[in-house]
Amino acid sequence: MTPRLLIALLLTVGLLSAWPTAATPPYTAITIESAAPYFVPKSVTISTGSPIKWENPTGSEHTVTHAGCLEDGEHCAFDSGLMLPSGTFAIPELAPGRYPYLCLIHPIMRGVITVTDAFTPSHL
Ligand SMILES: [Cu+2]
Repeated sequence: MTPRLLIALLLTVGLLSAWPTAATPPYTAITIESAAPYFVPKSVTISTGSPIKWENPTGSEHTVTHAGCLEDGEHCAFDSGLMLPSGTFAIPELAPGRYPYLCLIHPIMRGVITVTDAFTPSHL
C-alpha cells in the first residue's frame, strides 16, 4: 500500500467515524416506566407535524390511549392497543391541541401531549 493510498484511506475512515452513526431521532420519544411518573417525560409540547414514539422497556403490558377514546362523542386521536414488553407505538403527527392520555390497564399512568402550530418545538 502506498503512503498516499494509506493517507486517503485514513482520511476516509476518519470522515466516516466523524459521521453521526446514530442520528438523533426525528421523533419525540416517550419512555414508559414501571414507577411514577410512568411516562417520561410526562408532559410534552411539540409542534404539529412532529411524530411521537412511545417505548415500553418494562416487563408489563401497557396502552397509550387518548382520553377522548373513553368518552362518547369525543374525538379518539390515538390508541396503541396492547403494547407488549419491548413494544413501541408511534403516531406520525397530531393536530394542534391538548391530548391527555393514559394506560387503560393502569389508569394511574397518565401523560399529556400539547401540540402547537409553532415551528419551533419545545420539550418540557
Ligand atoms: Cu400500564
